[in-house]
Amino acid sequence: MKAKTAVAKILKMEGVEFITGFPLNPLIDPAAEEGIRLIKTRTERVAVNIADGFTRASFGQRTGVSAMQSGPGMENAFSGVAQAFSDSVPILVLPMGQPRRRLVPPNVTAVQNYRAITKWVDSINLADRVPELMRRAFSYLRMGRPGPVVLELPADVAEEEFDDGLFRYKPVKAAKTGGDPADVREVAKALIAAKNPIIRAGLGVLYACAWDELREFAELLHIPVFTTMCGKGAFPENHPLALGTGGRTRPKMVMPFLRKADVVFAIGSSCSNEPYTTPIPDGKVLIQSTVDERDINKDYPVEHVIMGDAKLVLRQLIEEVKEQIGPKGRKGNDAVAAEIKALKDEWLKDWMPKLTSDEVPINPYRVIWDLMQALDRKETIISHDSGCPRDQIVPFYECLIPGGYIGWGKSTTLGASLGLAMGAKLARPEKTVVHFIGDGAFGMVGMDVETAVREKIPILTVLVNNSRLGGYQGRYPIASERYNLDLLSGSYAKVAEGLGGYAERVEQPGDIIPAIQRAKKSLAAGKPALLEIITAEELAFSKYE
Ligand SMILES: Cc1ncc(C[n+]2csc(CCOP(=O)(O)OP(=O)(O)O)c2C)c(N)n1
Ligand SMILES: [Mg+2]
Repeated sequence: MKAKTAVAKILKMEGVEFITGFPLNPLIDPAAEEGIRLIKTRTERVAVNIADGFTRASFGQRTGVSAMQSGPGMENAFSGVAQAFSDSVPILVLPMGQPRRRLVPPNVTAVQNYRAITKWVDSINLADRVPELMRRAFSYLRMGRPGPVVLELPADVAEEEFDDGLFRYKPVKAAKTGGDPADVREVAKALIAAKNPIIRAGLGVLYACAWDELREFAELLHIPVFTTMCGKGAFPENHPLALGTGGRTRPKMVMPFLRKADVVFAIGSSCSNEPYTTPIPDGKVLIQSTVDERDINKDYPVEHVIMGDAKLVLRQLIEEVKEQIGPKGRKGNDAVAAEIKALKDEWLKDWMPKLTSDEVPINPYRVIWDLMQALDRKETIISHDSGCPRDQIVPFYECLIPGGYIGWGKSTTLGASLGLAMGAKLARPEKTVVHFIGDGAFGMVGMDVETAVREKIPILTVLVNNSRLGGYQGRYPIASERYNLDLLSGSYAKVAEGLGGYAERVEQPGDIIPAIQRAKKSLAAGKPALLEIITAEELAFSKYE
């Protein structure tokens, strides 16, 4: 059997549904022979973003796979893999490699260059090692801290034969671990004794499919919950205990509760202190539960730790709390919920003029508000792009279902949302999948609308066109004035139409909802849609320090 055939057979055995990429790669025909769908994108990083979105929308349970050419193909995939690494997304990337004799400079190899942005990277150096290396790859993808795995297939090894008798492979079964019962007892005690506890829920809750347990636990002790941007959706944002998403921007409810908290319980969260997650103020007792010891005592000192899968740990905590204070927990105390509601009403009142603004050019907050009215949020998956669109939508889009929002961006590569949305649609074709993107971001990946059209992946692109890099003028006022460095131009509805999508340009606020309705009809007919909404630059953000 040839090495490339063995890899394709293993992908099939592991349940891989499709491979994204831009030709060439030795796996293309062997995979097609196995009945694995091949999806060609216009650039490799979008291919990787699709794999990422597919995996995120499957809560890490299904593996997105991407394959590309050696040299430029593998180099072009870099930002997609970096993105998956920063957000801990378990995707498999299989670049073709240079032939073994040429795995030397000046040729760029994956093993040397992807080391810092992968959970594991290796090269298949001998054909008969395919089963061993693929077994390792899937083990790392399915267990422990999620992250991208890169396995390079050198062009000559791909064609090398090995004895069929050596092809022995069994799909990898994932295993997980719960918390140490002594740690669980200690943490339950600390949370019961806390005066003003707060929960910070991260992406780990979504990967563990632990949203029911999170809700039960929060209700049991009446603890308010905020999620990280990546964890958005782990807790229903219309729940009386929901504070919303603590990103760089956040609803008015997050900070007052976080400031007065004596104990912060971070579940399924790396507790990274980075610009897109609300920082934990000094002086809190921090309890952290994660699957990776490298998260502990990283950016914040941690008082109590429970290592383990979020679902198993939360189930243990629920049982332990019931054991310590009785099966009813702290039900009946409505003070916290009342305080959240008062702040939320105040917050929405503060923002209603922008959310329902009739200004022309349109205010981007009006677009977000109208999207919420026009979409059935229980049947929608939405994602943002970086820049102002992210900071505007993260606090205001009230996510009602787990997986209803793909929040991303510890690395914030402009344009990633297009591929993420396509991947999410592939994972969950029954959902309406939308991404909210600026004109600058669209410029980086827009040609891949053609991929969505050709591959019949009907997503809705909501492009807020303010003809500039929002907020950048103030960062380089001299260059902006002399060389217009902050400005952009373009008619993106025409681009999308030219690429075969349904497209409309919207200039009046009253036209937003009807345009969304028409776009949804196009999606139902299998055709991607793009709404180019001409907006003002809006630099007011929901921050509330
Ligand atoms: C690949 C990449 N390069 C640079 C940046 C830095 N960056 C973040 S937002 C932004 C401007 C985005 O403009 P646009 O997409 O038009 O959105 P707007 O803020 O104008 O709504 C830039 C340059 C980035 N995130 N990614
Ligand atoms: Mg812009």
